[in-house]
Amino acid sequence: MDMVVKEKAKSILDQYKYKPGPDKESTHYCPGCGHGNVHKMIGEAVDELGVAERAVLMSPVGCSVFAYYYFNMGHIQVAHGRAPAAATGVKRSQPHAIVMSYQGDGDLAAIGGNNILQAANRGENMTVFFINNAIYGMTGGQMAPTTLLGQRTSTTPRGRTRANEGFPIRVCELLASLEAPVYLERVALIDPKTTAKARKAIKKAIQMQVEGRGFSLVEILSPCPTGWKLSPVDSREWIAKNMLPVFPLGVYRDRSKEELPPNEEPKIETVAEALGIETGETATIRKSSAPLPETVRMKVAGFGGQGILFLGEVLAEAGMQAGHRVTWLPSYGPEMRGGTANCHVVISAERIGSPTVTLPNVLVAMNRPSYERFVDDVVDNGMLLYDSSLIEGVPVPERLRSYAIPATQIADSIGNTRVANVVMLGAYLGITGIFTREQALKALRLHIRRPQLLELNEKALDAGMKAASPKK
Ligand SMILES: Cc1ncc(C[n+]2csc(CCOP(=O)(O)OP(=O)(O)O)c2C)c(N)n1
Repeated sequence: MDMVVKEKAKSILDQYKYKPGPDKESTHYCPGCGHGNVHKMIGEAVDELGVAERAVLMSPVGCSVFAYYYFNMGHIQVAHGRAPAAATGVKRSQPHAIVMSYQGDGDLAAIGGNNILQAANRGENMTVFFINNAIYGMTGGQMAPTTLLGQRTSTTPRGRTRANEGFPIRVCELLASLEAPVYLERVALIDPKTTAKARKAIKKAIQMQVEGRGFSLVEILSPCPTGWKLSPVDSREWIAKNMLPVFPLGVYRDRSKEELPPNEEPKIETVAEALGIETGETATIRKSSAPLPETVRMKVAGFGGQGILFLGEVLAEAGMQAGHRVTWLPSYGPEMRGGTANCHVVISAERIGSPTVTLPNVLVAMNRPSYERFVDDVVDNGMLLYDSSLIEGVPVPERLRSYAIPATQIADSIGNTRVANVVMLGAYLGITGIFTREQALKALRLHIRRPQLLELNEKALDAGMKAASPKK
């Protein structure tokens, strides 16, 4: 007699060793919650398809925020509603990865509504599991976009009304109005039959990605006994009775049998291409041509209109021209001209994990408020470059390597205050030499739209290099 052995999926951890506290056996989910069922089905499908080694699950903000305690696969915990964007980044940079976003109805259809719409519309080759429990479970049962008319929640204590809160949003139907998605199905966790269908759909949605077909989403009507104030058994009946009429089960799109579309890889432009500049050279990454003793984590700060974001961009571009790896992340304040502006630049010999710089080892401060705001964040022995024409009489910490550059004054003397930022670029180059003058000039050429300004900028660069002399 054949024996069927059922064992826990390898893609689900045997013991939840990352979970805090002594209990490493049970999950944090309430009794009767659907999240555990869906986790199990995802784990089994990943095992069966043999993709555990390259699977990356994006867990959301919501009850399943701790999904990483349970899965034995790659994992990224993302900001509320942003799983489709993060998944896009992972998939495009690592096309071999099997990327799954796992999202509640608050996460996917409220705060992340546009994220999912755009990812679906772009036809990202990813798999989305959408857990529709008609409520914000984690925060105590507020109304979600999928809350039913008449349903009582903590924010609709007399029941949702069409006049006040509008109609429930049907995500499968909405996405089915788009061209790109290849597989959309709504399933439910009601009884063994519907659960078996859910299991099949979950596997199929991952399979579609493995085959490179494009965007798939499975919506799972899932019980929330705590949020609904019902027993686990009654919750399943509640889905059948109340949710099914509003959210009919079924397949809303299935292109699993169609011939695969021709491979249209998204084209990644160089800056020059994006700006339509003819350089005659390609911006491919070469081997580093200039020394880089340590990863540069830089914050460039000043006021709007000083060309702070531009300076950051050109620094990053020059670093790239020198063959380093770089990131540039602008930080936009609510104001434009006259307000504060800052950006983060990382220049590294290694791959860069995060473009965010919270504890810089280089601060370029172009005005006093920025100096005061960021100087204490600079790590010990970090480098401080400040525009001493605008920042006077400030206490300069002994623990930093400080360079006072009268950038605005120098810029003035060569004919235009506005090139103070490029004077600072020259000063940084003069002090560190982590890229060459030619590389800085090329970066400027790539980022300056009006060629007639190039000469002035070259002058500013040279003046900055000359001015770079250590204060102490
Ligand atoms: C930016 C942001 N806004 C709001 C919150 C508060 N918050 C945490 S979970 C949640 C709703 C989760 O509901 P849902 O996505 O339906 O998942 P469930 O908890 O039901 O599984 C909200 C609004 C947050 N953490 N971050």
